[in-house]
Amino acid sequence: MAEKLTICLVGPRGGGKSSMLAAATDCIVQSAHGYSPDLRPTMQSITRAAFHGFDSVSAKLDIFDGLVDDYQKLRRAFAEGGAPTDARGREYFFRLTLHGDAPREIREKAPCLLRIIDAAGGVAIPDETAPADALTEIRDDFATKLLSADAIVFVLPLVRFEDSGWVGDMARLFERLALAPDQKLRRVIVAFSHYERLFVRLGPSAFTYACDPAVALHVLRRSLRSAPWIDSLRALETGAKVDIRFTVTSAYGFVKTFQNPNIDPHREGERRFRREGVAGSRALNEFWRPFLAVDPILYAALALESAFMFSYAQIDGSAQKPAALR
Ligand SMILES: Nc1nc2c(ncn2[C@@H]2O[C@H](COP(=O)(O)OP(=O)(O)OP(=O)(O)O)[C@@H](O)[C@H]2O)c(=O)[nH]1
Ligand SMILES: [Mg+2]
Repeated sequence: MAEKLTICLVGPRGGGKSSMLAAATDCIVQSAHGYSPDLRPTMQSITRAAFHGFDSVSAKLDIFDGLVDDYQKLRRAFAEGGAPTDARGREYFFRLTLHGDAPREIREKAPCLLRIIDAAGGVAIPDETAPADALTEIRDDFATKLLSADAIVFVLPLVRFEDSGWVGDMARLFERLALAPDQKLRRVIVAFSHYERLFVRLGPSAFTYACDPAVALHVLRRSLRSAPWIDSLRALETGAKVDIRFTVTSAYGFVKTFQNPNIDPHREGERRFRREGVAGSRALNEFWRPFLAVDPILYAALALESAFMFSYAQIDGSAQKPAALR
């Protein structure tokens, strides 16, 4: 039977969790990830019942809400500009398969079934100074999910950390995770989102620079230097034996042919780039809309290293990073 894994997406409001997940399957289709194209992964959205087993309570729930594919709804919402996730968060289910070459220990882990919990930013990183309110029940529920996670992906916008109110909450969250007695957490990925925004001034060279893992490593080192939660996260690695990786990601990606960042994909003007005579959804192929949007999920599920996935040792400079994106 295929292994089942729970992955939690956590991060501040508007960090890009839902967008990253919405872009993940396109990222696979367009091979816009940091893995070898020979890996040939597929990530197919499945129902809650298919994940839990068809004879379960979830199968009955599916009768009510399974008719419309929730993941397609998420993708549609993203294509229309996105919306904040409601406080209860959402769950999506996938089957992850590898069709190509992969090291044996990775091949043995696939196919696997994924339950991806997309939390609302306000719940995931709560403001602890606020008085206890109606959100308590929702937060309890979220804490339970967090402790049931095999992997957690933190999605953080590339901003100056000292300016953000939620950094203290991040440190507290890591400390609690390190202390939690029965958690099954194995992997934590910190993904810095909105990566394409760094390259707006580089015009047509933007994509070339973005494809260089050395640039990503430099950006990560610079961002992490000023991150006050970095020590509590390191404690999670040494204390709770959790594998920690850092990476960058962009749900918007880059414009094909022109190679510049896809700054505002929701504007009408996007149509200008459509090829003559190509109608409908194929127009999406004109864009590298996502860039590395699936990498945090592939690492979370399979512990699969990519050219853009960096360990503490690599960030510290004590270990080398292999080949660039092919
Ligand atoms: N430039 C740029 N904007 C992005 C990117 N990803 C998301 N956004 C925008 O950032 C905003 C927030 O994105 P969401 O995906 O809704 O963020 P979230 O983390 O799910 O937020 P909550 O659900 O409120 O916790 C939206 O307006 C997105 O369109 C990206 O890669 N680049
Ligand atoms: Mg969201």
